[in-house]
Amino acid sequence: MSYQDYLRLDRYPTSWCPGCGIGTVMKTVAQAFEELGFKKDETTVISGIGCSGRAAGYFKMDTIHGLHGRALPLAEGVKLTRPEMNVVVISGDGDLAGIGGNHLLHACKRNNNITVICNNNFIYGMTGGQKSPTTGKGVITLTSPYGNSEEPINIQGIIRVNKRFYARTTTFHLQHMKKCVKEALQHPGFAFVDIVSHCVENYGRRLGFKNAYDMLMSFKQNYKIVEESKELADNELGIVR
Ligand SMILES: Cc1ncc(C[n+]2csc(CCOP(=O)(O)OP(=O)(O)O)c2C)c(N)n1
Ligand SMILES: [Mg+2]
Repeated sequence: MSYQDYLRLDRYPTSWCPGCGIGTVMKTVAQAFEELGFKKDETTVISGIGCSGRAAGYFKMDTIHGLHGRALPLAEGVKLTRPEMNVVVISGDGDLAGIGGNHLLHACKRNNNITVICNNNFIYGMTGGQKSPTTGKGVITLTSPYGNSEEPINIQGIIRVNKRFYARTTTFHLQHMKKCVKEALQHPGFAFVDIVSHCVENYGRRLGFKNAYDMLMSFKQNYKIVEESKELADNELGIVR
């Protein structure tokens, strides 16, 4: 069994732009499935809507590509009716923390054993690059041409105030990303992996990045891995449980 056996390679090339970070996230999740020996008929991937939401359809198993913002209630429904399943959500920052934000609060509260992988590209990528809940203050986007006037939402705070598993990693830190995903998949409760991901076409280019490589190098420069933490600072990567 190889990680590729978890993917519908016949559907390639993917619909994502060249240089997109979602493929890296998808490959890492497939590798984690393989390394943990997850059976395809006991595993499902569920997404909302967005570029990140397209991930579910590339997994070679029964998956659900749901409505915008509704990945979490779908996932909880599957888990409640089929408790033996490994239930994994892969979706975007807009889907999970914007339109789906209320579901995030209640999924945290209920603590069902599901794993949420957030491809956090700080933008509504699919619809052209509007600011999302995670867009930083001052950042120029399609809908904040003079710089975002608001502070970003604190996803770690939402997860941790409910005492749930939270990990932050990036698409540059590949081994760390896999470690976070594997630990989240093995965590017996609600687990959220916040993956800082590069979107060049609809985010980075407005900020002066020329290509995906430049964005990845900025992640290398701006983030550091910490071994243990009770609360990650904005530039820190790690697992808090
Ligand atoms: C109910 C509803 N509202 C709005 C939209 C339009 N829409 C599609 S994707 C999207 C945002 C996606 O952003 P995100 O979840 O961050 O995913 P990304 O494309 O960045 O990966 C929006 C607003 C929709 N499809 N359905
Ligand atoms: Mg997004």
